[in-house]
Amino acid sequence: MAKLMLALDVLDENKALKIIEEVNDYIDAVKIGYPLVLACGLDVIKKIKDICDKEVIADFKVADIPSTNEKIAKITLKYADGIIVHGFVGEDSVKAVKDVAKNLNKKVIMVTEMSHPGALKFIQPIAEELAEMAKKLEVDAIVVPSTRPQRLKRLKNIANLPIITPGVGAQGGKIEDILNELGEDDYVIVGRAIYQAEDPKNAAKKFKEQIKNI
Ligand code: O7E
Repeated sequence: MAKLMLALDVLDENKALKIIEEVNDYIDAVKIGYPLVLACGLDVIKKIKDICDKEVIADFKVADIPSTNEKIAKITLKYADGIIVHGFVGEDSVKAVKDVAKNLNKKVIMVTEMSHPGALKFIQPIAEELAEMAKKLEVDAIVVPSTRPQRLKRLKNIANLPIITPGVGAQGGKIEDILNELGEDDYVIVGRAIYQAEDPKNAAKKFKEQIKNI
């Protein structure tokens, strides 16, 4: 069975922690990003882990020169179990993060193609090369769009790595369209369709049940 990762892009710590409590039984991991960390600080990761004891991935889409990437990774991975990086900045920049993560036994996840319409112009044309690079660098997983199931399949086949896939729910992606491609090491990311739902617990439960039907 694939796993469910909650994208917790809320701006209020109390709300974030309340949602975690509510959905805890149905999620396998939590993705936090700039919205929550800029609003509350990196300490929120510890607070989330105290409640749910699940993997917390920092989605900072790190995209800088190697020495700066290294500094960002060192601070982030003191708290988080993994960090998301951009690949388009080049092998050396990704490798800098990978080296930090390896020492700390943490994960590096690399973006190949993004899920939004704007990704078609600049990132889709290089996404297959990025997937090849991810394979070569042996990152832990790649990010692929569930808004484009054929692209998800193609990039997964090239990289031959676990996938983390956003776009289900608010962005129009459907779990049933990607189910055939998902394996037990893969994660489906869902954000607004859970945390903005009237009943987040029930929404998370439904996504989890859909994923179980593989
Ligand atoms: O659309 P939602 O609310 O379900 O949230 C999706 C989350 O995935 C949100 O945090 C967004 O920043 C992230 N995301 C995408 O939506 N598309 C991408 O291409 C990449 C990401 C992302 O998280 O990248 C790292 C996994």
